[in-house]
Amino acid sequence: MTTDVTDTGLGTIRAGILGGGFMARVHRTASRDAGGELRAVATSSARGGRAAAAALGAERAEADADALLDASDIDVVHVCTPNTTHADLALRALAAGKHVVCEKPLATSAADAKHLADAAEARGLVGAVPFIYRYHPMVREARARLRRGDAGDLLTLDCSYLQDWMLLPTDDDWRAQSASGGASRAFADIGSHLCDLIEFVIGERIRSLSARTRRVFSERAGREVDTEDIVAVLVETESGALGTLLISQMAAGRKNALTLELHGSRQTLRFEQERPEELWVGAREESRLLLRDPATAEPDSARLQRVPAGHAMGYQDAFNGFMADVYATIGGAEPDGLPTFADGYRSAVLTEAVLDSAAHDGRWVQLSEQDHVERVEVQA
Ligand code: SOE
Repeated sequence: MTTDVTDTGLGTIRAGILGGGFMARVHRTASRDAGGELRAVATSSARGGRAAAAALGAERAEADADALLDASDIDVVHVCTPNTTHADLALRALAAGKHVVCEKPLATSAADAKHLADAAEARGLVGAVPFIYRYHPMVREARARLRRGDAGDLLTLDCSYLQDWMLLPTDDDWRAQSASGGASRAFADIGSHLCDLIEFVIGERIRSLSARTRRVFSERAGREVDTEDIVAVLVETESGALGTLLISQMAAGRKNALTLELHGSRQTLRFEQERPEELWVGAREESRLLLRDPATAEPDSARLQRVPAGHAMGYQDAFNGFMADVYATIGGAEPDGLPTFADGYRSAVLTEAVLDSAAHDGRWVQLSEQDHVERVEVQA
């Protein structure tokens, strides 16, 4: 079974993209794959917008974000701009009656993220955040097996997200400054994916955490840096499982190494984002490497498999699967596991908890069930 990527129930979805960088290209490709039509692009300058529209193959460039949000021929707005602009643009898009796909972090404060989640719900509009690693078929396979009880009770987690693109003092990016990236860099950028994936797969939440952060260089490429490079987190889940998370953008040789290792009382499940066709199933007697195969996969995994076994699927495929579900949701469907603004809010709460703990020498922070930032309680 595969997702029908074109029938949204609403006819063709007409998209507008804000931003013109790497993520805008990924969104464009996924939108097109989901049957969308890219009507317009806008960036922070009219000239940049024209260049981006040409590069992305959009019908037209708009002079600025306002013009794009005002356009009557756009159903969904993709926000692919620097982090600190997300909340404002996403809110304005919702106010203009558009569905929104907003890059993570949804907002740089939990309060703003909550406001957005509430606004999308109140207006009956789709608000989605591309936590796209949920869309690797072997992630869904792991989730289904855990739900079925194959692995037993969750005991521990050993998870990490490692990259190396900020290894050198000459490596710089708009995310390095809080003014454009928000107060957190490594955690908000990639720790957010890791925590989203953990909670999605294990089906329970992180109940408390203790975090330490490290900033290796106070300047990058001559500019002051006020965000973290590395985060180490101890977590406890609702069921009492204990875990360690390591997040770094300075791990030499690691490019996009998101690893989930979940130890149950019967089995261990290990997924590596750079080897998305595989799931390692560890056991006392016999460990196995499971390869993606729609013929034998769990239904929720099989539905995301567009090509037969042995025809490797990867990052863009996961993104395409996500966008197909976003557009189907706009059309009235209710696909399982779509990351919404509520998940973006959850992620912002975790980010604040991590920064809070790190600012207090790693003291444990409790996260309430309701998620509300005001209810994040700090232990003495
Ligand atoms: C850069 O760290 C980045 O592109 C992230 O922003 C993405 O969310 C992640 O998927 C890959 O790495």
